[in-house]
Amino acid sequence: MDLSVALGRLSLANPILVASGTFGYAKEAAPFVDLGRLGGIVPKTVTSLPRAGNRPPRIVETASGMLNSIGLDNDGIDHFIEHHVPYLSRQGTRLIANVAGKTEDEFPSLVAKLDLVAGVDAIELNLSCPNVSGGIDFATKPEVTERVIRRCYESTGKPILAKLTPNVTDILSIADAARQGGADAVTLINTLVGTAIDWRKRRPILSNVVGGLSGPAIKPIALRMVMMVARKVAIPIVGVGGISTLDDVMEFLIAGASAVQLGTVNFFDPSSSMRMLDDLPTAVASLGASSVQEVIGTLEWPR
Ligand code: FUM
Repeated sequence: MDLSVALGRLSLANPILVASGTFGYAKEAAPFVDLGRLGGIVPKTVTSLPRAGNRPPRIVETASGMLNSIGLDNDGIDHFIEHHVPYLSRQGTRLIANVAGKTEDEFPSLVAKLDLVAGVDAIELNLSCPNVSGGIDFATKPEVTERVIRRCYESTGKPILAKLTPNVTDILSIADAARQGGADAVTLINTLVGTAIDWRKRRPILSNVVGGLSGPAIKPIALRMVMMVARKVAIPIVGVGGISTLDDVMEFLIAGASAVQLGTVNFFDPSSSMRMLDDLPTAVASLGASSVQEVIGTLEWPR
């Protein structure tokens, strides 16, 4: 069974990746996961300077999901390059660094820094963090999305993934802008903005009031967005949003995702990626295919 897939210029040994913000910098997950078996690792978003993130509480469990308002807590790009890339790049899988700028100018400068770093195979632009001021604004207006991505594209020879927000009325125009800007793939979707309230105290639970909803609760929305973009925009897609079983993985592949990222499931079933990889060949073969590539985007649309 050929499990390999391609996201534009980035080739992957298989389509199962882990999502930014749900896997730390991989060391924490190593007891549960044979890291070298993954198609790729997307570590936590890094920013130009260290950030403490938002005040706690910044996580709430919800029905079939989780709200987070972490606020891009990280030690900054220099620390990432010095302390995390050496470990991550030794694991025998693809390393897709994830970056977020505070301004449009910061994105290409972060990308230019990573361009020089051996072991970083690709760069995912977090254009869609709902927990910092202006965080989703890079993926809510097509002209801004295209401009930021083009500047990043011109700043590196490495493949670029654009992580988009579902908190828009027209995901197609944003995905198409990402394509025009030069992205190799779009990652669909980041979290949906939600809130949680402690009614007895008449207070929001999160100190930031709102947070990003992830987990199985959002899977149907993510799947719809992947399906819509796959039908209308000629760009590879990485599906993410509530994927927690191999059936979910197969649904995203059939809908048109070339790869998937596992996110919230890493918190409640940290070895799930390994079982999915064990069972993926059988699921693909059950469709009469001998490669993952053959099943991508084969959804039969009702007449
Ligand atoms: O708040 C956070 O750190 C989350 C980031 C994101 O959803 O992109």
